[in-house]
Formats: sequence, C-alpha cells, structure tokens
Amino acid sequence: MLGIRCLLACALVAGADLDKDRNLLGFCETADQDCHSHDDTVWDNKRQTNAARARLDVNSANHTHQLGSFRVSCKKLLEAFPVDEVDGNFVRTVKNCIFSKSTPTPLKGSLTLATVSKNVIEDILDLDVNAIQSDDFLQYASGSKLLPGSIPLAHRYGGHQFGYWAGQLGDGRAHFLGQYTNSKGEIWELQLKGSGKTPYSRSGDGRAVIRSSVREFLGSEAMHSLGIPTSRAASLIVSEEPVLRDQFYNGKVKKERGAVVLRLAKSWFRIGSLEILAQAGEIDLLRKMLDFVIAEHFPSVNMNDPDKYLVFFSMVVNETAHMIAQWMSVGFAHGVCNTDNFSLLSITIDYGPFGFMESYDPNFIPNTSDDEGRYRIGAQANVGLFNLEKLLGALGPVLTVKQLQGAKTVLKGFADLYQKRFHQIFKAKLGLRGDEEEDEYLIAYLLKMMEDTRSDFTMTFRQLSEASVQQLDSRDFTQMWALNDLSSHNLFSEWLSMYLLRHGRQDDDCDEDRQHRMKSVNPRYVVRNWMAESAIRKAEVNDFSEVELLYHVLTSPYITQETAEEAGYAARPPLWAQRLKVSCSS
Ligand SMILES: *[C@@H]1O[C@H](CO)[C@@H](O)[C@H](O)[C@H]1NC(C)=O
Ligand SMILES: *[C@@H]1O[C@H](CO)[C@@H](O)[C@H](O)[C@H]1NC(C)=O
Ligand SMILES: *[C@@H]1O[C@H](CO)[C@@H](O)[C@H](O)[C@H]1NC(C)=O
Ligand SMILES: CC(=O)N[C@H]1CO[C@H](CO)[C@@H](O)[C@@H]1O
Repeated sequence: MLGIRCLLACALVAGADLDKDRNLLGFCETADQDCHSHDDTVWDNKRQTNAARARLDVNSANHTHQLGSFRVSCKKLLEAFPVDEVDGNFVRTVKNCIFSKSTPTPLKGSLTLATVSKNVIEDILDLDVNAIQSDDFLQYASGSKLLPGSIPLAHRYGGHQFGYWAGQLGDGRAHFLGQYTNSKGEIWELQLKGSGKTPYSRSGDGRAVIRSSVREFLGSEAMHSLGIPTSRAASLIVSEEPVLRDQFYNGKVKKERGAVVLRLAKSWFRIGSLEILAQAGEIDLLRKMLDFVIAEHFPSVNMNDPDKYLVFFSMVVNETAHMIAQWMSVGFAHGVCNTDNFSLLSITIDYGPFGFMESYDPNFIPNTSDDEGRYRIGAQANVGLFNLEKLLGALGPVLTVKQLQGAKTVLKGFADLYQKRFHQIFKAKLGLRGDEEEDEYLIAYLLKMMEDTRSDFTMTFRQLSEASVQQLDSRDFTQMWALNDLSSHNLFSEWLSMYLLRHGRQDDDCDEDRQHRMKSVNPRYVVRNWMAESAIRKAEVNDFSEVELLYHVLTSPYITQETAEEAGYAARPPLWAQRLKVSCSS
C-alpha cells in the first residue's frame, strides 16, 4: 500500500503542481503532522451562511433608489493620490501619480442593454432592476454620459507578463467611474471595460468585443455564485460600433461589435500597481498606496505597527493561496496570471481567456496560444508564488533587512498554505468529515483515475454527490455518464470500496446528509466553453436569451434546474464542443 500511496501522491501534486521534488516531500510530510486542524465544516458553514445571507438580502434589501438619485464619489481616491498633470487620452509614459483623468469615448450607433446581473443591481447598487431599463442607464453604463459625482480615471500600473517585466501597462480600455457606498455601508469601485482609449492604451483601440464581454459577464458572476472571491459584473451593453479583431492571431481580421461591461470590485489595485512605483523609484508614493490599501481593506492591521507591511504581505500570501485552491476546486483556469491581473485583495479579476476544465487534466490550458503552457491549470499555484515573489520585490524598498527576511519566510510557507487548503476543500468535495490518514490518498487516487479516464471534473464530483450509497455499492452508473467513464478504470472498484468504508466509519452521518453536504460544494453547472460559445453566437445577432438563461442557471450552480437540464448543461458536452478553440484576442 505504501508503494501505491507514493505513486498517488504524485498525482495529487500534479493537481497542485508546485515545485515538484520539494512539494512531493512537503505533501508526504504534512500528511503525518497535525496539519488539518481546521475542520472542513468551517468551509461548508461559510458557504452555507453566505448562500443563506444572499437569499435574505434579496428579500430584505432596500431598493428604494431610483436611478435619478444614484451618485458615485471619486473624492477619497483623488484626495489620497496625485493625479497625472497631463490631460487627454493620448498614449504616453506617466510618472509620479496613480491615476490619469480620462474620459470614456461613447460607442457609436444604437446601444442595447443585453443583460444585467439582478444580484449586483439590487444587492450592491441598491437599484431596482426595472428602474434601469431606461435610456439613462444605457448612457451611464456604456460611458456615453457620466454618473453624477463621477470623475473618470485610468489607473497607472505595470506588471510582469509571461515571466518578464513589461514596464508601464495601466487601464488601457477601462475607466474607473467612482466609488459607491451602498445601503450596507460597503464601498464598491465601479469601472467600465471597453469604454475607449486612455493614456495607457498602448497600441490598443480601447474597445472590447461582444465575445469577450459576454465571457467576462458570465465568468465573474458564475464565480461569485460558486463562492469564490471575484470582481462582479453589473451589466453588459452592446453597440453597433465596428471593432476589428484578429480572433485567433492568424492574420484573419474580422469585423466585430464593441461592447461595455460595467464591473465592480472593492478595489481594482493589483500587484502591478505597487510594482511600477518600486520600479520607478517613487517610494513615497509606494508607501502612500500601501497605507491606503491597508487602511481601507485590511482593517485587522494596526497602522502604527512598524511591521505593518510585513503583516500585509503575509495576509496577501495567505489569501492568494486560498484563492488559487478555490480555483482548483472548481476546475477554473484563469489563463493570464500576470502580476497586473492579480488583485491585491486576492479576488479573481480580469477575465480573459479563462476556462473551466472539462476532462480532468492538470495540463489543461484555456488560452490556445499559450504554447508553453505557462498558465496551465496545474501550474497556477506555482505562478501565484511567482507573482507573490514579485510583490515582495515591490515591497523591498519599504522593508528593513529583518522584515525582508521575515517576508521570505512567509513566502516559503505558501506551498503549505495552498496544500492544506486544497486538501481541506477536496475532502469536503468528497464529503469526508474529520481527519483520517488515508484521506489525501483517497483524493489523489480519484484524481489519478480521472486523469487516466479523462473523466469530466465537474460531473464526476457532482454525480458522486448525487449517487446514493446503494447506487455506488451496486456500481449502477447507467444514468451517470461521468461516473460511468470513471468506472472504466481498473482500480475503480478498489477505490470505491475504500471510499465507502471511509464513509461507513463516519458516525452520525446518514447518506442523505452526505449527499446534501456534497451537493452544496460540488456544482452541477459551470460555464463550459461550448455553453458560452453558443450564447455568444446568438448574442452576436442580438439574441440575448441564452446569455440570460446561462446567467440565471449559473447563479444557483448547486441546484438542479429544469431549464438547465433541458439545455443539456449537465449532459455530456456535444461533439462540436471538442473542436472549439477559445477566442483569445478580446
Ligand atoms: C430605505 O431607504 C430609504 C431612503 O434611503 C430610507 O428612508 C428608509 O428608511 C430605508 N428603509 C430601510 C428598511 O432601511
Ligand atoms: C487565511 O485565509 C483564510 C481564508 O480567507 C482565513 O480563513 C484565515 O483566517 C487566514 N489565516 C491567516 C493566518 O490570516
Ligand atoms: C495567450 O498566450 C500567448 C502566448 O504566451 C500570449 O502571447 C497571449 O497574450 C495570451 N493571450 C491572452 C489573451 O492573454
Ligand atoms: C483579461 C485581461 O484583462 N487580461 C489583461 C491581463 O494583463 C495584460 C497585461 O499583462 C492585459 O493586456 C490583459 O488585457
């Protein structure tokens, strides 16, 4: 058994895929220590509370606001930070500031409100979904007219792209509109994406096309409903403005149409926001931004603590490890994990060529042009670590030698934090309570079988949740296509026996509870590429019904829904889906 255990630890590491030798060891070592002190119920409870809260909010929220009284404010950011002295949306190198004033460029032709997120409109923006079916909303949410209180800004940042320092990047087609303080006292930053050129557009046209905007809208709202920290999308507006794109970078330029997403986050600052200040030697500004971010978003850090930057860093390391483990738990591959696409708040931002893995494969790459597989799903933890190293580099100028040493030690703990969280989440996905030594082995064994049989990641876990113990025991999977695939593995019976025995040892756990628990963490619906693609094809001819349908389905991913079943969203993907290439240029 020990032999197979070590073999299978490799499979799990493939899922985690950090620095291979070290972590293979690291994994085996932590297994014997008391490293699972947090019970998985913490995670379950948190999700359930959030879901319950979400339901409550829908009923109790105060939607008295009509659009007429909606206001944003830019005061806080403008008072905190210097602004570019130069005006105008022409491309330039910008120094000694955090923002440039930049006015959105209205889209040409008639505008159509393609879809809105009811949850964001009501629960975050305190607006009535009916009130926003107005021409005013179309103008505000597309950049044609400025919201009361808005002084639109483009953010200056830099970043490491594909492993190398890329210099000044910045919001090249996004405009920060202002902060909105909602009826719950939360402060949200509103941003338009696709709203025209800024000083940071480089060679871009400042636009986004329908294709990428639909994906961002659905992707971010779906991630939120899966319980994963993310930016949000309020609305999607499409226009008649022609936008030229070489979709597959093969020289075939196609005329598409411009679209704008109104998106929200508690903060849009990224690792690259700090990096550019450190690289440019603007150390006072670096300190200013750090103090602002800590004061606004890390309330547990004491501003008078001489180690506050170190404490901040350790919190970002921890939260980033958790975020990536959560990505892995739903098979989410971000696709472009550059330091400028990594939030300082460890929320998922910048939905580009992302993808949800279908057949389990640690080498899954959502961006078909990423030939090296730098951002393959199994490498995400490694890339997260790389990005945190770059964050540490940016903090260098404000840390003492001793603090720098401390920060390096914190960084060394990343792999462990990640693996503990990964283990905890996957244990919950298998419905395992308490801790048994063989748990990691059960997880690794399953992933290895999934990889060998190319079983569907989402539906394997879901069907394990839906099958009763009797069904599992009798190995009757005629109605369960993913489990049917998995059961073709020659070690499946052995694994299943172990799994059922493990469950049998859980006292006070009836099968219904197990199923219920598992169904609340294993989604039945994720945004598969083929689903998004089908909705996009219709959206491109102004039929937004499928975008709407997907949005509704994906807001309750853990609940079986009739319309979703009719649409085949939990069925074996259609044949044409296998030939699909992800659209990369956006
Ligand atoms: C709802 O908002 C209105 C206007 O802002 C306020 O007067 C009212 O007290 C609020 N009601 C609740 C239940 O919070
Ligand atoms: C790490 O992050 C998790 C998830 O957000 C949180 O529950 C935990 O308290 C954090 N731990 C530390 C030491 O900050
Ligand atoms: C996809 O990967 C290629 C190769 O690394 C890269 O040049 C391209 O920018 C990536 N696409 C996106 C949208 O990030
Ligand atoms: C999806 C997305 O917004 N990706 C951005 C990530 O960062 C690069 C620069 O590194 C931008 O070009 C992408 O647009």
